[in-house]
Amino acid sequence: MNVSEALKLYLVMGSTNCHVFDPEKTLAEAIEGGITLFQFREKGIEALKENDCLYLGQKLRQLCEKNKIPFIVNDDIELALELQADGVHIGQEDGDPFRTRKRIGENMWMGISTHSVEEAQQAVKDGADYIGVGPMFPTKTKEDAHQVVGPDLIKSIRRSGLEQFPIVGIGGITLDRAKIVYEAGANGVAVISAISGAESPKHAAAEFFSINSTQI
Ligand code: TZP
Ligand code: MG
Repeated sequence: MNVSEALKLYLVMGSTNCHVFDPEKTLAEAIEGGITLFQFREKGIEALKENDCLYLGQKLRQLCEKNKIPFIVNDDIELALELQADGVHIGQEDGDPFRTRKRIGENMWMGISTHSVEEAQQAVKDGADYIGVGPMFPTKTKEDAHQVVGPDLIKSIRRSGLEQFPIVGIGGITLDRAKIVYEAGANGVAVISAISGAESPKHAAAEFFSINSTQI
């Protein structure tokens, strides 16, 4: 699967985002519903540490492997390598992309979070395989979230010469708002709460998936 295709419906999640079901069931349901990419993002004061984090990562990694869903790890390059992840996702404050690339090699994907046209251009120069752009809308899920940039930033990034580059929108994306993100030119939407906090993650994922496939 190429990166652009994988970005279509990107579930980002860790144990602290799962209030309805445990992380394994949440991910299993979301996979049934049609997610195309998964990021293990274990964040917050209640986040699992060390072996507990590794153990959960292994279980989620296996689920993805079994279902042929590419598996990305947020921030932690060593964990990504240990879990034999398909990629790693880093933010603007998560260290030098060149060092990350050196450590992960050419075969693993590197995603970079961006919040402006300049950061997007830089991320491409730094060897990103895809960029995350956000927050698209207000979100309570990330405490230190950047100010809202809105879907228009995706349009500006596209116009800046990155017509074909793989882009995913993130932040506050709900079923009602997903269409605006796709229409702005994103290859996909990255979602935490709208799937992992849903009464039926499977149903929520399936609904996102159908918006995607009818809009593109
Ligand atoms: N990065 C920018 S916003 C965000 C991240 C990880 C949180 C997205 O969560 P939600 O629940 O989909 O708004
Ligand atoms: Mg980070």
